[in-house]
Amino acid sequence: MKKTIVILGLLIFGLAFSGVANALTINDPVSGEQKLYQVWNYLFNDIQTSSQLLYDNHPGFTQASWDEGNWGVNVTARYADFSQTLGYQVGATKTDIAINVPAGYNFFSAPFTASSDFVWYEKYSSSGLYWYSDSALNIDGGEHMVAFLVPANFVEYYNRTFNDNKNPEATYLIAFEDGDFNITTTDRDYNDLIALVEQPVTPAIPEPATMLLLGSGLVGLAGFARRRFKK
Ligand SMILES: [Ca+2]
Ligand SMILES: [Ca+2]
Repeated sequence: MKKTIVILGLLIFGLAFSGVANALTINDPVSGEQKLYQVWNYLFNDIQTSSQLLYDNHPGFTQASWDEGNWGVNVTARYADFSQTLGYQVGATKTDIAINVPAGYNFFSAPFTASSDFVWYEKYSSSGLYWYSDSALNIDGGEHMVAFLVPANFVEYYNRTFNDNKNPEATYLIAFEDGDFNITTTDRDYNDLIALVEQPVTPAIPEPATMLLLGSGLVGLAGFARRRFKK
């Protein structure tokens, strides 16, 4: 009986511990910079009060590799706290999208088409260090990018306010932390480079009903051709 209790206790402790390990901490340190939640509020007319709450209230996540169809991605750098470069990497090949985005609010829009699935990166101009959406590529193994799926009503507000009528299939706000997690002064404010990512609507695939109609049409045509041939 005692043994069972101990095992159960260990199991519960293990579950609690793994839960903690998955949580991402986003801070709002005192500084002149716009916090991540303030940039979110500005872009989408929301009323969040902290970046950690924003992460907890919306489905924030990190994604190792991003899906790229062959129809391109539109990305708009919206905020940087210091000069930063945004890009994507396929295999070992880096492509800069927005070079030396200056501090403050921006509207640097850059559509691109990658050759296959890719990872995002940002380069902090001062340190020259690259930070990737795939934590396995980061020198400290940490999560340096978080992505938020933007709700439809917020996308609608953004399009109306910033004349950006792309009507994408999905819109994400991606936010980078440019400090090395092995250095204790890293602030984890995830406002060092913030960009809006719009994934275009995928090309339409003919519906089964259309295919059936097209198929029966072809059969009909074949029948007509056969009759003509017989004559
Ligand atoms: Ca930071
Ligand atoms: Ca910062």
